[in-house]
Amino acid sequence: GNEMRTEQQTQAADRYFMMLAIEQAKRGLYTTRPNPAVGCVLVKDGHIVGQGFHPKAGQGHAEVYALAEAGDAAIGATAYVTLEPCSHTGRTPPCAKALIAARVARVVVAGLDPNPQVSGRGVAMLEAAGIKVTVGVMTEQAEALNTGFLKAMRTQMPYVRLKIATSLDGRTAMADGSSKWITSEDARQDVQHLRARSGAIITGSQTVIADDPALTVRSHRLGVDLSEIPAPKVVVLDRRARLTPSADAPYQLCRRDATVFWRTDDLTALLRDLVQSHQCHDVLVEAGAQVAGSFLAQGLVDELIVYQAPCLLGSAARPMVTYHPLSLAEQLRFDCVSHERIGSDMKLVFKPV
Ligand code: AOF
Ligand code: ZN
Repeated sequence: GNEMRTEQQTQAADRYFMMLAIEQAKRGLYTTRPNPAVGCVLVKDGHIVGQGFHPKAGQGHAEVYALAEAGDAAIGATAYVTLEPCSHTGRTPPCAKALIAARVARVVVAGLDPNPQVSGRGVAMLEAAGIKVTVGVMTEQAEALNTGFLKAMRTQMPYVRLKIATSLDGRTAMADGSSKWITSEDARQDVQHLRARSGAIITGSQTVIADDPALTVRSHRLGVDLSEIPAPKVVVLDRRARLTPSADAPYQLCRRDATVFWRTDDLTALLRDLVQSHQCHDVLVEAGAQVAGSFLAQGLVDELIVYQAPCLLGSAARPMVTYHPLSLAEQLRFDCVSHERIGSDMKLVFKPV
């Protein structure tokens, strides 16, 4: 009858409130590392009675903040969570138990938590307590917030973004190395978002020697207090041991305590180690043509991000990647997944096919 909500109406409401939960989750995007960014919205009779997000590892999970805000209004409510509620005791107690204790009637989750300590047990726990669970609402949008966490939990390898700033003709510097500044200030500010999401930034010894970049997170446009953002680890690829870290090293990067020097050729081993030993799930490569070429040729890049400035630097200028396919058949091909104008430049995002 008229009182009954149709299946379609329920699905539309589910998508709407999950979208709001995703908006909550975004607030923790730069600060939750190595934990995922998660949001939760509690809804009763069509009204939001509580919402929250996970702000930082060691602090409460999204569900905990939402339940605290709702109080008794959580009884009989529907909880929208962007990730399966946890079933384990980590730094904090299990959220599935908290939802059960609060007597919510239904839980809608965007996707399962691939963390081996959870992976379906959260949902099972809720269902065993008689709570209705729906899995798979706005999954793609929710998962986009946690590409690194999800990939690392599933494969023990990080999500690797390779960032390159180029001219229209794919050049990154003049033959003498001068490159300040090819892309606009706006594009360089945008890179701060990439850094702020990354557990580690990888660069090469050549880049350190030539540019000595600070590779720090600086932007005041990130929307969060900079002191809340865990500093990305900086890894310098230094196969030939050209750099010696010390207090009076000529390079600022080498003087930083958090800098790691990687002295072997094995990039796969490095990436695996970054996950296993350092919990770096999102990795950003900001280096020169040589390093970029190595990552690409070894198929280690998940996302190629090109900031392209509207200028031509000419055929004597430096190319963006050192890569030598022997025939057209060996070309590397990508899908363009987004394009956006930033300041005077184009930001192009590609995924390998
Ligand atoms: C949730 N809600 O908001 C988040 C979850 O050490 P802990 O206690 O913080 O647990 C971290 C794990 O919990 C993390 O690896 C992931 O599996 C899950 N994250 N779960 O129910 C949340 N952030
Ligand atoms: Zn939890």
